[in-house]
Amino acid sequence: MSTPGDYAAVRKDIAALLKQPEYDDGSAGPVLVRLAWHSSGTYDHETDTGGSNGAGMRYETEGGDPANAGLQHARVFLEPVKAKHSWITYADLWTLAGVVAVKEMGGPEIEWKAGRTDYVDDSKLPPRGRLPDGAQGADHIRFIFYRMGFSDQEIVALSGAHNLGRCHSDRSGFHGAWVNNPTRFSNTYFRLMLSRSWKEKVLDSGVRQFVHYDEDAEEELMMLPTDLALLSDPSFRPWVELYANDKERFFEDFAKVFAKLVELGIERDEAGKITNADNVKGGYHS
Ligand code: ZEM
Repeated sequence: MSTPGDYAAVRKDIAALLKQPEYDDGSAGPVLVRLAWHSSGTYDHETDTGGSNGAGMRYETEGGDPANAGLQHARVFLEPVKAKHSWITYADLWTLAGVVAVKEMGGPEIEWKAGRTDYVDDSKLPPRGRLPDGAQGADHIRFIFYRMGFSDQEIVALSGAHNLGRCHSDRSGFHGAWVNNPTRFSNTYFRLMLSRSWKEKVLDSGVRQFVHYDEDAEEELMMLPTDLALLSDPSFRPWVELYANDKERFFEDFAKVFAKLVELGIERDEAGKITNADNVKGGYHS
């Protein structure tokens, strides 16, 4: 048990659990980043529903959404941290874990504020189907991300998270990693997207993706149809080119947009205290 509000202690324990030699590429980092993203990415601007408040993925309606397949691994990795710092809410822990993981994997420092509650407000529950489908194209991406309130530039910056981790046949049906060092945050995803020739491949499961055999990795790297839609779309593409050529700018923009992502649906007063989640049941409230 640590002192309630000692987020530095929590950060330290998250950082310490990232190394997982038996898991994937040896790191829990990528799947923790995806957990933070999927907890937040259900947000709908218009109806003010969804978002990270409430940590709805603990329950079947959201946790059992096929789009969230595999994220139980991320939640299990974090259980010892939650047990040790029981005052932190899951909603805070999951978003903070993504932020810590990005930094520890060599990415930018992302601003993060505490105060999310685990109170599930039934009127704010997102329906399934709010997260993007990798099999689709630019129109779908815009439909999903405009709903959260993101611009084309922010969509491309956020997509740079695909520098991390991999696709798992038994989770999404897609297969493989985007880059050959998927536990190191960088702009390689954008560079490879532009510099390699991606060939369509239909997997045995019938799932369609794009691949390139990478000599260095000695494996086939991949892109989702949605990834390559960033190249063929005239408004997305200039951002892909910018981020491929300017790593600093990518880091800066990614930090800003990831901070915005984990704040979706959260209203704060001037002191930073959350004002739209009064019904705090459990969890620490500063
Ligand atoms: Zn992802 N993502 N994503 N993504 N994602 C996967 C994995 C990861 C899309 C998508 O369909 C998929 C964002 C945007 C979009 C991460 C972070 C972020 C996988 C593979 C798929 C299919 C899942 C599996 O099989 O385990 C689509 C269509 C997106 C938008 C168009 C954004 C935004 C992200 C964060 C900011 C990460 C880190 C992974 C790797 C997870 C892992 O377990 O290694």
